[in-house]
Amino acid sequence: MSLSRRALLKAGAAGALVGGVCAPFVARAQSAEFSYKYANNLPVTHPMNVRANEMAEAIKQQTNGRVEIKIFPSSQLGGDTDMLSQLRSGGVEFFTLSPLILSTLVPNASVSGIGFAFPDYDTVWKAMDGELGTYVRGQIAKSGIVAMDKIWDNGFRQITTSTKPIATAEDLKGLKIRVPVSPLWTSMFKAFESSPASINFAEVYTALQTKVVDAQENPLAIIATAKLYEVQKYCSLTNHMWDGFWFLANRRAWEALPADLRTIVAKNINEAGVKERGDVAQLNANLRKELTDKGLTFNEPKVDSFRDKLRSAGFYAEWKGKYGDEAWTILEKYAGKL
Ligand code: X2X
Repeated sequence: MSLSRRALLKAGAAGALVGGVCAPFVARAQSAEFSYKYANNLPVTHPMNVRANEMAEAIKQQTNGRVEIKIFPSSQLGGDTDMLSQLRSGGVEFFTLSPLILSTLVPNASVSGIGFAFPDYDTVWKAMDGELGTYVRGQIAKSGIVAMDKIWDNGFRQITTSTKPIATAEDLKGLKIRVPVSPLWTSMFKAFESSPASINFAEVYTALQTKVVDAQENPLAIIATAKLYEVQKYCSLTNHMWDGFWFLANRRAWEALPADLRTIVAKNINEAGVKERGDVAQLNANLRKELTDKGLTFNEPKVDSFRDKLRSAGFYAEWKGKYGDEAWTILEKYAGKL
């Protein structure tokens, strides 16, 4: 045992005797070599945080305590736009973010969120674990941020309102709907002739409660865990787009990890992501009854009028032009002709 370690232990024992006074010193002496923060916008009960907690524990074990990941859920450290800045500056080392919000920094990252592109999860994972994911991670890398290989699931998004069910595209006209902060989301709901308001998730519950907006759109797992059903009446199963969460790292912090630790951390994050996908898919498939019991009225609109509206508004043509042929060709390889 080294001298300093013995001294620390002694100090620790003294700390235990005199109680709280020495406690901060003891805590510091035992802290990990790499103590990293992971911020996200979801409630602790969402599978993303449940799996992240398990993952952090596994990483601590497998690195013999050298790497500690502290989780800050529920936008505790700020809204998404703010957390993205913190990730870039190194204020937080890890952050999970929708590809669409990430597009405020990496424009082509949002290509996976084009309306009605993916018919089912099978196609989503083929694309995101295949060429489309590789393409987007390449784009992200150019911006100085590292994206882990496996994107986590948010889910297929559904529209909730406090006013009326959405049965056809016509019902979206003039609707005051909250969308996340992202040009693609705003563009899509403008194409529907709604009146979209960009609001970070941290403020969504209050915005619905105070009727700043009448509607929002999110997967059922979020509608349930963030208790949005308390402030909404109708849920229309539009499945209008799939959304995920890239698990992002600040590049300097990532590269500061020795290679062996980096391998352990990446492996655990990716494995947790794959488990989270399973949890979310199951929740999204099974929550309808639970949310009905909590007072939401469901309907299942046909997709045709929504798709037609996006096409006739020039939505697909516009975004194809913005992304360019390379990205669009890869998207269509999985999604089919849009
Ligand atoms: O902000 C949202 O609606 C959420 C939680 O789904 C995202 O992070 C995109």
